[in-house]
Amino acid sequence: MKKAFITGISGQDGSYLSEFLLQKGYEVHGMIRRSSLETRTRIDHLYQDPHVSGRRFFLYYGDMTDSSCIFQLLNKIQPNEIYNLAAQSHVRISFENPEYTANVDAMGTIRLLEAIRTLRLDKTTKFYQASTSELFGRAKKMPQNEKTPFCPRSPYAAAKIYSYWITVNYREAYNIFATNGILFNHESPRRGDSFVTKKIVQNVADIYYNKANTLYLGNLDVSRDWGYAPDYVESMWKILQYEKPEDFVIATGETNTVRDFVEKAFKYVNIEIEWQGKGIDEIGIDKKTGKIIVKIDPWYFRPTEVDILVGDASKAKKLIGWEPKVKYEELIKIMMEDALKTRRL
Ligand code: NAP
Ligand code: G4F
Repeated sequence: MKKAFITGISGQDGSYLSEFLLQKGYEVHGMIRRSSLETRTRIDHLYQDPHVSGRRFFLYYGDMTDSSCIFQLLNKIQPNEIYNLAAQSHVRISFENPEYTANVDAMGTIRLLEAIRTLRLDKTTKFYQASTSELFGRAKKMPQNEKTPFCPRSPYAAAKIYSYWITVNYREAYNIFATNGILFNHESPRRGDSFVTKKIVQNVADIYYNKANTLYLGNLDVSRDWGYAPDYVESMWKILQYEKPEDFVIATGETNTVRDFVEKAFKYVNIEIEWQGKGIDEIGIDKKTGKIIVKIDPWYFRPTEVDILVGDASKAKKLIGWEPKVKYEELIKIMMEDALKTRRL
């Protein structure tokens, strides 16, 4: 039975990846952080009591900032595959907490790679690094592929670029099967509440149920290549099954603005938006009732923004046979259906 070790197992991707690997027959080991409330809702359904025999899902307390615990865990588990998904993953918040973001998102990766190297797991353990389309930042080329130069635009992206290159370096220097998945934005009902897609669908549902009046947003004109998280975790596994360690862009190839996402989410509940005004004074009005339902809050602007991202995943299609199944409009439907169900209560 293959053993996988997942950092960030309690996050959006960690939870879907755990389900995927358990279904493939893996033993799944994951690192969680201690917190005063035991709120691990994304993986509660996978939890198995330690006293049950034959279990295949194991959780351990640890932190990406604590190298001794990372060494001890890898020594104990001796995994065949490591998926490094743990991160302070919010770009806006990385401007508030740049040093912490670097400690987790950059230094955390070298802690794992050094553990692989010094524990001599290099022959037996494959390593996946959760790299990101944020590396492309202010990209000069559309769409972005594995050869597009990086131009990071946030402390988050700067930390992730270190992790990208140290992964490449450990592959070249020590022959470790170390790979990067350069994933474009991927969303789902399990997305964190403060990311823009989840925030939009939850607020649209609340406005529809008369539980809220206004959705406050930042920049409406940025574009993202939004895919569906369960499709994307499959690519992580496929990257590690490929005959040699390489880096892959994973994306849908379609880009849409935040404004378009807002319009389509409201349309799902038969609300048509009319935009009026410009810049921070722009408002979105419910055409039928005349009520203001969208406003701009400059707090959500970023000191430096990534205006547009769109990925070219043709290498992944050709070499590992990966293609997205869920496209943009269906993604909105999945997320709206979930928000309408969960926010009704
Ligand atoms: P997420 O939902 O924010 O999950 C992040 C995970 O990292 C959570 O389990 C979190 O634990 C854990 N974590 C944070 N700080 C930690 C620390 N100091 N020590 C140990 N664990 C820590 O992120 P996601 O959307 O699943 O993304 C997974 C990975 O892919 C991240 O590295 C992200 O940067 C990257 N990525 C995401 C996307 C995307 O669109 N989703 C695209 C490209 C790359 P808690 O539950 O305790 O907070
Ligand atoms: O949903 P977002 O916060 O995601 P962002 O910044 O693209 O980052 C996500 O995707 C990356 C992959 O490219 C991951 F690496 C990263 O970990 C994370 O998962 O924001 C998307 C866009 C931004 O341009 C932002 O300025 O939406 C814009 N936006 C407009 N109003 C907003 C808001 N973003 C948020 N979070 N909240 C708003 O109110």
